[in-house]
Amino acid sequence: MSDFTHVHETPPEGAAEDWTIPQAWESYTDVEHQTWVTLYERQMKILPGRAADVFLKGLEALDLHGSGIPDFREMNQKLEALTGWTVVCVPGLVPDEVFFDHLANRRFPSGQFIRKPDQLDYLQEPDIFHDVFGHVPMLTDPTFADYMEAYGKGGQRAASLGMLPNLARLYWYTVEFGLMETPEGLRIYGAGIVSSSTESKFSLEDPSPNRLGFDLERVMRTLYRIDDFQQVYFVIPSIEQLREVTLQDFGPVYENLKGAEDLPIDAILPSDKVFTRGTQAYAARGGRF
Ligand code: HBI
Ligand code: FE
Repeated sequence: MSDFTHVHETPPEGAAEDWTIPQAWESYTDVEHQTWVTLYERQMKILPGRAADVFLKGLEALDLHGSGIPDFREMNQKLEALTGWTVVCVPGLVPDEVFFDHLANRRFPSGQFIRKPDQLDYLQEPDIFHDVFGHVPMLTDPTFADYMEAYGKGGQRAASLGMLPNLARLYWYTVEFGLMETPEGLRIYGAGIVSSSTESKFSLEDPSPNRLGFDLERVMRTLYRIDDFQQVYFVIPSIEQLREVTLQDFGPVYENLKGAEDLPIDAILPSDKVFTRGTQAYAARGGRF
């Protein structure tokens, strides 16, 4: 998530220096657990055949079955044994440097709260369903786990170089809204998609959006929207490739980007590998579902 205005730059009451708060799992109400179950069951009807195997396997490995909001004490034992990652609770969006510091140390910050029953389809702030159901299964994959740590470290550096807007686009178009090429066809691995019943279908099946091959510099130049379905999705060949691309030194990449214009959200370049040339009909009719 990105481009939100952070009102607080110091941790709120009750939060630690690093902005973490206790999950207080015992304090979730029956209604809140039921919201998790509803969202979980809805996604599990949609995701087989759409989500990447690595995501579905991660869900299983963590035992994130649909019986209620996961207790992080149990989930973290399994996750830490697999890749050394843990999940910590935060009150909501945290400042960039706090976010990157957690990632760089293999801690994924998750919202503690869950959306209200009348917000099942859309909310802008990341809640525990988006953060845990959407993000944490991918962290069971050792290659993706390395990528996320590298991103956290890269964030600290990008911030000091004034390149954060560019790096945030990498996160957006991979971790949040990424697609993957597989022998069976395109599959979803981005957390913003797998946690959304509508975008799970839209991202793969709607004729509107462009679907283009992932290219690091290209992605870092591409604008994005935070308030509606994406107009472009980028397709990685494999997680291994994504990791390799991001383990290189971004210094020269940033040098190139300084002379380059930002690209409109619906641009298709001659150099793009085009999986789908979208009609953009959804955006043209005003969007928002
Ligand atoms: N905080 N809790 C939380 N979750 C995010 O995804 C997040 C954040 N703070 C900053 C941030 N994302 C982004 O601005 C960075 O990816 C650039
Ligand atoms: Fe997210």
